[in-house]
This record gives sequence, structure tokens and C-alpha cells, in this order.
Amino acid sequence: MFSKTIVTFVISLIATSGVSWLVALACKPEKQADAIVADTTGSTSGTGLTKVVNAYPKLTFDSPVEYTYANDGTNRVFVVEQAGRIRVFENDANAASVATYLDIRSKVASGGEMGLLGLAFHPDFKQNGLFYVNYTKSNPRETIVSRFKASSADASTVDPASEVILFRFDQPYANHNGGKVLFGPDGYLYVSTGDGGSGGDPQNNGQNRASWLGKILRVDVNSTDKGQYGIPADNPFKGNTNGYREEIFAYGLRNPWRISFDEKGQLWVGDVGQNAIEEVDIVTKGGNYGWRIKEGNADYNAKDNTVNAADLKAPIWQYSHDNGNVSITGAMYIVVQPMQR
Ligand SMILES: [Ca+2]
Repeated sequence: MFSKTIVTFVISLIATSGVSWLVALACKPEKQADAIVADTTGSTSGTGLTKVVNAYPKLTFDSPVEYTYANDGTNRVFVVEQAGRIRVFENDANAASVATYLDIRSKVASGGEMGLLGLAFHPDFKQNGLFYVNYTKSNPRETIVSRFKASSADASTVDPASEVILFRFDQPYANHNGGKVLFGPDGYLYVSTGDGGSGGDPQNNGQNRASWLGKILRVDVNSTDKGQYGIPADNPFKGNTNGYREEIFAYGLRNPWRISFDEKGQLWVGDVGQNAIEEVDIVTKGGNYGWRIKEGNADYNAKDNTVNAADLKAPIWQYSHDNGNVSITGAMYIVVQPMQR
């Protein structure tokens, strides 16, 4: 069963990382929520099979939205705080102090669903010191995907002036900013973007392949044909003449807040629903995941739609809000490799 698989993955995270601390974030990122774990019936209302405890009882964080590590040969772990800081500390249950690794609060516009939302270390971080972030800013309101460079793999702080912007795009509304960045097993950087916000995707960005919004993007950070990045040779719209963004890997998404790869290299996406249905997708290259035509498997708004419904990719799992208004968020963490100790 799928739901049992999810539970297995979450337990795997805990077992391999030595960490039983998960962060979930829905529409109230100012509040750290308990992780939501599906039980064997697929319900999210009852008791999960996994007990969530505080792995670092002596530490506190300000609106943490991501927890990761750099594969840098140290025992350090990193927490992203929404206001614009990356915190670093020893992966030890007795850790009593946390330092600031990067502080870009002056660049970041935070609050609601905005902020510093994602962090991914380059697969060769130990050699090149590069890591990638996704954040929102104001005046104008935009998403920025950029990289920073540590002076050495074990540097304790990173200079904000080392920033190089890969790409940026407008955010028409404050909500639905996606925000995840992560490297796939192919070495490319994947970026999740929301549909731009408001409600019901009024600009129909999810279906508009000329838009950055409502997508999973995929870029090659080791290439420069787009300036500070390149387009992988097999991206589905590379070289198209229709005006579609070549960065698109998949589309038709509403607010894929967290995405992850499993051990088979499958890309799992939790796509937050509108009013009724949350969905989980296994995303494949070029797929159209339906929003705003569909919310989960249900019809939502097919106005101006020219897509054959049979060409839409259905979620592999969906759930309604019958047991409460619970969005699909932090349960999509899946371990690819054990944490380096
Ligand atoms: Ca969908």
C-alpha cells in the first residue's frame, strides 16, 4: 500500500539520520506544526505509526522550514529559518548551541507563505562550496533562485555578497510560492514553483507553459548557456518554438511546497489542494498534473482548456478534507542516502 510505503520512508529517515525531528508547513508557516504521517488506512486524522519527538531539545528555531545536511564530511546539519537565515549546528541530541551560517534577512521578504523557503547543497559542495536557495523578495515581489559560495567546505559562515542569481520571476500574489530546491540523481537542480497565488489560479499559470509558475523546473547548474545555468539536453521543451519555458520539467501544479526523490530516483510531489483535495504525484518528465483543470481527480475549472483530459497525469494518491483541512506538506521527505556521520 502506498500509505504504508510513506510510513516506511519516514521511519527510514529517522533511522538513518539519527533524527526524529520533522518540519511541516502549510498555510501558517509562522507556526511549527507536528509532522503528519499517514497510517495504514491512508487517514491523516488518526494516530500515525511514527512517534515524533524533539531531536534537539536544547535548541530552538524561528519558523524553521527546512532541515538538511551538506555531505561535507562534517557532522553538521542545517536549518533554514523563513525570515532569511540558515542555522548550523552539530547533529547531536545534546547540541546546545546553534550558529548562523548565512543571514540574508535584508534581502528576503518574509511572512505568510513568503520567505527563505529552500536550500540545496551542490553534490560537489565539499569541493566547490556551492549551495542554492529559493526565496521571495519585495519591490517588486519576486522569487529568486540563487547560489552562494562558502570559502571552504567547513567554513562556519558564508558571505552574503557571494550571491549569484541564477534566475528570478514575478510573484503576482503573496501566496503559493512553492520553494523547494534539490538535486536529482541526474545531478540537475529541481525547483518547485507555485501557481502564483490568490485562489483558483486566476491567471491559469499552471497550464501556461510560457510561465514559470505552477511547475517543476529542472536546470543544469554546471552549464552556462542561460547565463548562470543551462538547460539539460532532454528537458521536454528545450529548443521549442512555442514560447514555452525551456526550464520546465513538469507542469499543471498548484503549490508543490515540498518534493523529494526516493531511492529509485522517482520524484515525489505533494501538491497542496484548493478547497477540497490534496494530492501526491510521482512526477515524470513533461507531465501535466492537471491543475487548474483538475483538483486531484475531480474537475475544478476547465475554462479555456484545450487539453485532452486523457493526457493529464492523475495523482497516485489523494485525500479530501473530510477529516480536517490538512494540507499535504512535510510528509514528503524521503531519504536517498544515509546522513554522513
Ligand atoms: Ca493535479
